[in-house]
Amino acid sequence: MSEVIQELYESVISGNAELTEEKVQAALDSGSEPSVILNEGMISAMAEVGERFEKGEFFVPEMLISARAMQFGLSILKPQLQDGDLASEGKVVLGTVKGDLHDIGKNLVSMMMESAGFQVLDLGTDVPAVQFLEMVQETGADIVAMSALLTTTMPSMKDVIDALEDTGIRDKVKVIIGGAPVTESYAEKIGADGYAADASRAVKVTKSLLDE
Ligand code: B1M
Repeated sequence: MSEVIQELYESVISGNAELTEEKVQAALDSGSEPSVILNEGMISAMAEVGERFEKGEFFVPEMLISARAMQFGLSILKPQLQDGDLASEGKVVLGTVKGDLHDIGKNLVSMMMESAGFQVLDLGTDVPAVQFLEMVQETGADIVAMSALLTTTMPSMKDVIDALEDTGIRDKVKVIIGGAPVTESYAEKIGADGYAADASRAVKVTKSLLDE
């Protein structure tokens, strides 16, 4: 890991938002790849924050300030995360499911999808099934994209799929899910059309679902 990426990693863990912005800019200026800055400098730092939380070394406030630092860093990186080759048309209703407040991964998915040419209707966090449903009905969206970071909120994804089925519009949209505890087999189990392990794969899976 280069020195500037190491410093970025540490600034996210210590939750220093201003320093994180500076380090992202410094890493870009020194020619680091945006994907390296994102994965090695920031996503791995959040994984370390999670591990420290599990060990009882960090508590919720520490997780929050690290998340804030990551959001600041992402705002600098956002213009660099463009992927012109994937340009495509499609309307995506995106949200973190009911009961779940984690939004960093969901925001990354939003950024990557927007930069790939999708129109993203981001409902935010703690989104109940009825809100996904209403947005699909109002906008005629092609895709419902859901994020969950807690094992306890994963079943909310199934609630959305059930709501789409109950109102007879399940076959009008494709459903893609993701988030740290979510797996391909869980996606199959609840009847989602696609699963992606990270934001860039979410773009590819969404695109292939629309091409079907
Ligand atoms: Co929370 N939290 N948290 N937390 N938190 C986790 C998820 C946890 C694993 C930490 C741990 O114990 N190791 C644990 C969950 C355990 C479990 O259920 N298995 C946990 C817990 C327990 C909790 C609370 C219950 C703690 C408490 O209050 N006692 C509480 C719950 C609140 C709630 O949601 N109701 C809580 C609260 C919080 C904060 C609010 C403090 C904060 C979130 C702030 C925010 O998001 N604005 C927070 C944080 C920061 C984390 C960790 C440390 C980091 C999450 C993160 O942002 N990662 C997390 C530990 C960890 O994940 N290792 C943890 C970086 C992000 C880029 O990754 O979101 O996984 P991720 O997104 C990835 C992929 O998953 C994927 O793409 C991204 C990469 O490109 N992806 C998708 C995500 N969504 C996708 C959708 C797709 C496709 C791909 O298609 C639609």
